[in-house]
Amino acid sequence: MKTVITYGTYDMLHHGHIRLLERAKALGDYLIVGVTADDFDKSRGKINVRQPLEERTEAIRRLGIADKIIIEQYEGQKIDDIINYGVDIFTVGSDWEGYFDYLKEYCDVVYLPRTVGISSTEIREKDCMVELGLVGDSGYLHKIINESQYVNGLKLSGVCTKKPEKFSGAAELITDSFNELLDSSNAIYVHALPEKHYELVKKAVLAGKHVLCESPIALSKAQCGELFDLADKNGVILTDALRTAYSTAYHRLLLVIKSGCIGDIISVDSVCTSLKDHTDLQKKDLSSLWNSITAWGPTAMLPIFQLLGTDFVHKDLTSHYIDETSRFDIFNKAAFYYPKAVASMKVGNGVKSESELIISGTKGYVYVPAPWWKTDYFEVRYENPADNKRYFYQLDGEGIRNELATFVKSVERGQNDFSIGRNVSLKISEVMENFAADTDVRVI
Ligand code: C2G
Repeated sequence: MKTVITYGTYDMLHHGHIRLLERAKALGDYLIVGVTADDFDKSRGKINVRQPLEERTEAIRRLGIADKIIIEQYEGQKIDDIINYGVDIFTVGSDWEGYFDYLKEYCDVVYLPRTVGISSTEIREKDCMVELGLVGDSGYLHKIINESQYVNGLKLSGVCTKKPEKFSGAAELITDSFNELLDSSNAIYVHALPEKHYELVKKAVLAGKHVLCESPIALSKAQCGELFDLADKNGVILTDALRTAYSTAYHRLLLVIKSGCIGDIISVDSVCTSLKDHTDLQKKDLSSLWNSITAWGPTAMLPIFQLLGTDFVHKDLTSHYIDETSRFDIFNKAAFYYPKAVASMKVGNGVKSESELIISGTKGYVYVPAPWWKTDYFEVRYENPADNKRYFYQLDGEGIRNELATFVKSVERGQNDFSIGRNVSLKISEVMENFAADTDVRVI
């Protein structure tokens, strides 16, 4: 019996895949098909896969061509499989010509001509085109522009900005008219100053546009809740753009901790800081800048609220301003008190500290090194270092492309993504409201 093996993602199964499988089967008597696991695809940069593993595996099974279906989960697994299953021939499409020659040491390698004119990417692009308009003046938008090219089904419709000189050539439409941007888009990314978020998001939602908005979505809980309700009523997606939440490593971090590996969580200590030149800050029109609580507060609070919940019983906050008159905060330190846990947050936009994340538990703790919000690596540490575990998950583009790909999938499915629960977005807006209302803030 001649055993053949082949592998693929098989997203949105199409006749190019099927023809490959039929020819693979014809090479021998027994065909094994390896379907790539979701995390394995993400780790090799395939962030646009629409169907989960079970759907893709079921589609292959229903074809009735494969004699056995296995899951490809890690780099190098092909060698293990070829040895373990006594494979005679490895085959794959000619788009991989030469890439798998290293397998010739273990079995025959056959590259079959790829079927021209069809691909999962084309199908994804056809099924859903999000025409995303960007709003804001920050250089950060260039990261969004750059990362959008890696996301299937997404194209930039334009930029609405007061600083057109910063974005010349970045998109066909550069305008200072939000209405013009709305007319050219079916979705809006809001990175304007936090005090502008509410009015921009409301206008976009009422115009029937999907919205991805930098956190805080609004500067009060009531406004944030109103925007979510309006989005639901208008049948559009409203998502909190906290890119950390969409990184594989951060998501797995939450799962590992919630699995109980460090016992009960007693403390979460989250630090997010960046250094701005003070003289530069004093010279600049401060009203055009994000203060530390809005620039970093949402990110710092994300793991606190996702691990301990949003029902803290007390909060105290200490702030440091660039000067007494402006009350522009460049540093905040907060403590959130829960019935059986405590959390601390340090945020600085003009004060620098070690920007790490530490989650302390009754059996051990999790350490995420700085800059923890661009999570691709974390450690679970115990009393005996020999028991420590290390986790690494490839993160391309700081998590922005993952965030954009998740948004596009939400739009296509018409279902909100809850990587960030609405309760978290609402609580973040509430903290901003209290901060602005100056309740329980101590000034240093
Ligand atoms: N294929 C093809 N013709 C197409 C599209 C795909 O012959 N028009 C082939 C690919 O060459 C591959 C298989 O169908 O052999 C599955 O394609 P994908 O689902 O895109 O999988 P891919 O990312 O190519 O993964 O370890 C990775 C695998 O070896 C291949």
